Formats: sequence, C-alpha cells, structure tokens
Amino acid sequence: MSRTIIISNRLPTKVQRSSEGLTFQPSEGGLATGLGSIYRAEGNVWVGWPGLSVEEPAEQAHVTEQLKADSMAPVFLTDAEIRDFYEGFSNSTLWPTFHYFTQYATYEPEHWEAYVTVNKKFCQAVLALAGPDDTIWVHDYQLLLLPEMLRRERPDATIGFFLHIPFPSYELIRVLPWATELVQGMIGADLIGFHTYGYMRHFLSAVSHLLGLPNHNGLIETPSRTVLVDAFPMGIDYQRYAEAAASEAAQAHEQTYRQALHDARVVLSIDRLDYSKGIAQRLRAFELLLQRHPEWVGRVSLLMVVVPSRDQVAQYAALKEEIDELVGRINAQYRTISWTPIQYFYRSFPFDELAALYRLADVALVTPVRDGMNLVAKEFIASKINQRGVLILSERAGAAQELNEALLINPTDTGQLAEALHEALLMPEEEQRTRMTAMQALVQQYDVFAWTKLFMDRLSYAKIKQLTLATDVLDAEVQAQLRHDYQVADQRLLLLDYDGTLVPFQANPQHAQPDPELLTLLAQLASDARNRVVVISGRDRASLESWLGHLPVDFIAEHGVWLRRAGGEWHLIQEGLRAEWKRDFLPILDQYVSRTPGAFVEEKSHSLVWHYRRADPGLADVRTRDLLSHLSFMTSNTDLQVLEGNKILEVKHVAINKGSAAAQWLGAEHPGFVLALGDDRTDEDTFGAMPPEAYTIKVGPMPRSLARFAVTDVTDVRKLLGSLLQTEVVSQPTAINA
Ligand code: GDG
Repeated sequence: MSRTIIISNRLPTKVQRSSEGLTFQPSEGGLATGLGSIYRAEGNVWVGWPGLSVEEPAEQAHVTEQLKADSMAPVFLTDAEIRDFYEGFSNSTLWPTFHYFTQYATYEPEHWEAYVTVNKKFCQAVLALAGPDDTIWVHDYQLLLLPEMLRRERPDATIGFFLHIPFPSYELIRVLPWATELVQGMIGADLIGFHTYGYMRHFLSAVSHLLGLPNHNGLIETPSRTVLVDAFPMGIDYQRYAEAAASEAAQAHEQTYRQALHDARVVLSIDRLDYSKGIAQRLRAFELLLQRHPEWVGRVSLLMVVVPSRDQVAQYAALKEEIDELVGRINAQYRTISWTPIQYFYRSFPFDELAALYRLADVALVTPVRDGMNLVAKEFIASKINQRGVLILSERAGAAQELNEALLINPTDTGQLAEALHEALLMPEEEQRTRMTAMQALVQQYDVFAWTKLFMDRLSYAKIKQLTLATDVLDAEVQAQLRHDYQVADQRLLLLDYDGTLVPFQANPQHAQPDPELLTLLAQLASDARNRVVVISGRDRASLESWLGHLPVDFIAEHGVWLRRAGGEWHLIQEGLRAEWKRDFLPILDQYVSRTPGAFVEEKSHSLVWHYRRADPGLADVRTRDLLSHLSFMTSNTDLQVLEGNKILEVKHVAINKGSAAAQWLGAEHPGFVLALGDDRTDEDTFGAMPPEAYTIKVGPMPRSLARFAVTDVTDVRKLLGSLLQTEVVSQPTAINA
C-alpha cells in the first residue's frame, strides 16, 4: 500500500515538560488542521521534532510511543543541534535572508554543518518509514536539503515540497554562501509549491542563475527528471473560525472586553514577535493617527497581541525592547484615566478568546514588512460573521495577492498607514459589507482543505507528467518492429530535423552542409514512391534549398514559418504574418552581441536567432540567461515567444512551430507509418503533434522528451534510416537480424 508521509520541523503536537512529567497537546496550527485528515489516515505518518530537548533514551522511547498512537514519529535533536540548526542556520541565516533582512543574517559554517546533519537525520527518519513508492510531503525552510537527500535514496518516490515563507529575489539568495546547495536540495522534489506566483518566479530565476536549468511554464528540466513549480496560496479552516466566532463563549468574552474598553473602537493586531511583522512601524502609525486626527484620542484602542518567540536570538530580544519602549512612550503620552491607547499583550491567548478578539475588532491591522502568506488576515475575515470590519493589509504579505478588497498599504509608509486607519474607522457599513463579502467568498472557497487537495492533485500530475516525458531507448526489438511497420505501410511520412539530427553541429552554422552520404541516403529514401520525406529545420529557406533543393524532398523552414512541397513554391504557413516586431528586438540583440564575443544574431524572415555556440561558454551562459529574461519580458502579453534551442535562443510567433507545420502533412497524407526525428526543444512540438502510434525519436542525451524513443546521435540516425532501405522483404518483428 502506498503511504503518505508528512515532514515538517515541528510536529503538530506541543510536547512540554511540567512538574508531573511530559504533556502532549495537539497544536491548533493551520497546517496541522489542513493535513489532519491525511496524516491520521491508515498507515500515514507525520515526521518532525517534538519541540523540546529529550536526551534520556527511556524518555525518548516514551515520547515515541505516545506520538505513534497519533500517527507521528519524532526526530530528536540534541541541544547543540537546536542551537546551531534551529536557532542558528534556520532562524538566524535563512529566516532573515528569505524575509529580506540580510543585515540580521549570520553566516556561520558550523551552523551550516548542523543544518546538513539535521537534514540527514530527518532523511534517515523518513527512510526508516518510507517505501519506494510512497508520497512524501516536506514542509518549509528548515528542510530545504531534504528533498534531494531523499531522492538519492528513493529515486522513484513521489516528493512534494512547500515553502511557507517568501522565496526572495536572486539578489538576496545569492548572498548565501550555500545558495546553490539549497536550491539543489529543493529540486530533489517532483513538485515545489509557494504561496504566490512572485515567490515562484524568484525561485525559477534562482534555479536558472545558480544551476543553469531553464524552465518552461514552471517545468524545470534537470539532467534526470522534470520538476514542476507552482503557486498554492494556503488557506485556513474557514468553518472553524466562523463557528468559533458565533459560539456563545466568544460572545460572552466579547461582551466582557467591550465593557472593559468602555466601548472604544478596536484596532486589532496579532503576531508572533518578529522583525518581519512590522510591529514598530505599526505603533508609530497609530501614534501618527492620534497626532493627525486627535478626534480619535479616547475613542479608539489598539489591541496588540504579540506572541513570544525566538527570544534566544539577539534581534528578537532587541525588538521586544523597542516595542516595550514605544508602547510605554505612546501610552504615557496619550492615556487618560479611563482610556489606554495601546492594550499590549506579550503572550498567547486560548483559541476561544482569540475568536472573541476577532469578533470584537473593528479593524484588523496586518502590516508585515514581509510575510509568506499571513493567516491572521484570513482568520479575521472568517470570523466576521456579520460582515462588518475592515482589514488593513500590507501589500508585502502573500495574502495581499488574494485579498484585493482589503485596504492595501505599504507598511513602511507610516503616513499612508495612519490615513488607512482613519479611513477604516470611518468606512460606511455598506462598504465594509461589500468588501468583506467578497473576501469571505474567496477565503471560504480556497480553504486549507482545498489547498491540501490542490497540492496533492498537482503532485500526482507532476509524476504522471514525468512518466509521459520518459523516453525508451530505441533498442533492437523496437527497431525490428519499426522496420516491419515501415515495410507494410502503403504510405510513409518521414519528418526529419536537420541540424543535430541528420548532420552534427558545427561551430559555424554555414559549415553544416550535407555530406555525400547524407545526400545519397535522402535521395534513396525519397525515390520510393510510398515515402514522403520532409526535412524540418529552423534554417532559412535559402540554405535548405541550396543544399537539398535538388532532391525530391519537402521542406519546413524557419521552425514552421515556410513550407514547400518537392518541386513546388515556398508559401507562408499563415497568411498576413507580420514581422515588424523585429525592429524593436534587433537593437536589443545587437547590444548583447557587442558584449559577447563569438555570439551573433541571425535574422530570418519571421524570426530572430541568438547563436552562442562559438562564444566562451561561461560568458555565454551568463549573457544568455540575462537575454532570456530580457526577451521573456519583451514578449510577455504578445503573440511572440522565446524558444531555447541547442545553443540558440529564437524569438518568433507563438502559433508557428514545427508541430503545427508538420501537422499539415499528417492531415494531407494520412500515412500508415510516421517517423519523426529531432534533437532539440523545437522538435518537441513535432513530437507533440504526432499520433500516438507514430515513431517519435529524440536524438541526443536529454532523457526526457515527448518522443517515445531515444537514440544517441547523428550516427544512430543514419544507421536507422539506412536500415529502412535495406529491408526489402516483409519480415516479422522477431527477425531482428534478418
Ligand atoms: C508561516 C509564515 C504563513 C497567533 N497568536 C495566537 C494564535 N496565533 C495563530 C494565528 C495564526 C498563526 O498563529 C500565525 O499564522 P501566520 O500565517 O501569521 O504565521 P506563521 O504560522 O508563523 O508562519 C506565514 C504561514 O507559515 C502558513 O504558511 O502564512 O507567512 O511565516 O493561525 O491564529 N493562536 C492562538 N492564540 C494566540 O495568541 N490560539
């Protein structure tokens, strides 16, 4: 039976040491709720650290046994590992870097070593439980190396990875001395999920810069597999919050709070203590509100819950002090006997009291300077069962991508924040209701259960996609079958890519003219009346015509722009095709050429090609990646696309490709035998356009392709084509050596 294994740094249970021994309390976190139905199902398990130091073997055995009853398996960390892996590399290196606080990041080699060791420890724990075909879902920044470690041991496992915090721009990630290893570690997964498209884009850029691996629509080609990258904004258990808000307990608590606050309007903020949350900025904005709009003095209170966190890390202690001071100063300046501007709590609240706070608040102030998603914003929305209340939300929280009806602010703009508070406190009820209703519909639909399902479905899809892209070697048995099918067919279509398939690559493309052996081979194949030979190429019409024009073969030139039947005229695949766009692109490409010795631009009638085969490989790599992102930017939202071929980038119309051109031959001829050969990405379009029974063959080392089979090189191709000419007697597939 295939099982699912969830792995996160912390288990979804709080294990605490009290005077009576260890206590176990289920955690109420969003992740635990969302994945509850999965990890508790028959045979499944959640692997993680129980959250405290347990060194005694007898005590470890006790913890293991207790957790096992609730489908959990602990990974125990030593005190040194807690310090160096958890407080060190995870929270003092990765956390600040990924939240754009590089000034707080430390780069200690021994912290990195502990990070590697602990990731290995997790790996061993998972391997002890996982079978070869199990589904493994790894969570978050503490375990970035784990997917790759698991992949090495379980090559066929289905591995998903989700990052709960932002993935920063390449400029930030490159600061880390271990950036490459970290990104490499992540792509051991089959599916990598982020909260937003923005984080996903940053990750793909890092993969391209650091590992030199391109992607197409979020599909990364590694040397051995494809990896899918996608955005999955995490949701909450909507029903749970809505029900808690409606409960009698919450109503009773709310009543008590209201009386104590003398019916002042309430602005609520709830965070873990963290410099990424913008707590100090928020306090300054509240102070500014009182300064600029004194009518609120005595009439509005900021109810601020700060949950203690990471107080072992220096910056957190300093932040706590800064907040204490600010609250003290503002309260001292503005308070009255009957009113306190800031009600500040440095502790956490039980769930039903939290629900009461959400109920109570007129305004929720969620203003992180960086936040992966921020679930508090969504919980506030779910709790507003009377549709009243205003959410002020930082545009730099992942949640802002979805919650457009919130008042979106820049958290460093204190003035804007103060004005947003003023606006929120004055917002007419009707407008509150309209905004809240729209946000509730969204948060309710994309709840944590939908999130989990979406991720799991996409993970299965990623695996299926890998299998469909796996090619088989064109072995003797398949070759015999191929020759047999060729012989018995009345009509055969041979679609042959030119460079890299029929002839080897040359440093200078003009030196790739056909040799006598190839000319003879093509002439013989084309002379059989049952054969239709089509040479498909990215080259221009003139080259193809001058080299092969005397043979009775058909042509598809410029990756499908121009078509010609043997002896006929060239015609455009699509009438009215425009090419003025080249005017804008040529100067850009020329700029790159002038900075990359050896590279050059080829202008074709309907496309532009950047060639870098002759440039210094290191420099060409850097320039090509830059150019690729430049061109991708220029072609976004146009009908143009950038193709990556073999040491080329090509810009052309989206609708035109080798596949749409080749399809014209299929439609016209209805051949009983189809053979399509090609070596680069542009040939994937041909393979994709072929019927399932066609012999689609990928030439060269890239193991994954839409082609069914693969051969090694041009020599193999010529042997294969030659073998078709030699088989005159109809033989059975078993007659391999006939
Ligand atoms: C990461 C990312 C991303 C807070 N105070 C109390 C309390 N809470 C609960 C909230 C909420 C949770 O803690 C905080 O959720 P966040 O989303 O804000 O942040 P994290 O869980 O720290 O972190 C974040 C998230 O992962 C999910 O992917 O959104 O961006 O940093 O659920 O309700 N709960 C109780 N009492 C409190 O006083 N009971």
